[in-house]
Amino acid sequence: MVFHPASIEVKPGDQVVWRNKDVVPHTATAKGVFDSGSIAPGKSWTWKAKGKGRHGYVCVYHPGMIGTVSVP
Ligand SMILES: [Cu+2]
Repeated sequence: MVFHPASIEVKPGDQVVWRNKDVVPHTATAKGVFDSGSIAPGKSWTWKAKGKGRHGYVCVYHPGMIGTVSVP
């Protein structure tokens, strides 16, 4: 249970897609920035980067799953 890649760097306006290739639901949640809600197995969720920032995020179901989206 990992985000792959765990860290990415994107430009403002880029779309970041999380695809759940696992057999259980996951989320991509950066409090106050974005929250996918539950992403079912086989589904995906897209977030459009805006502004600058370094956003750490977790899966709320599996707190060991962490990642970072940087918009430098
Ligand atoms: Cu999870």
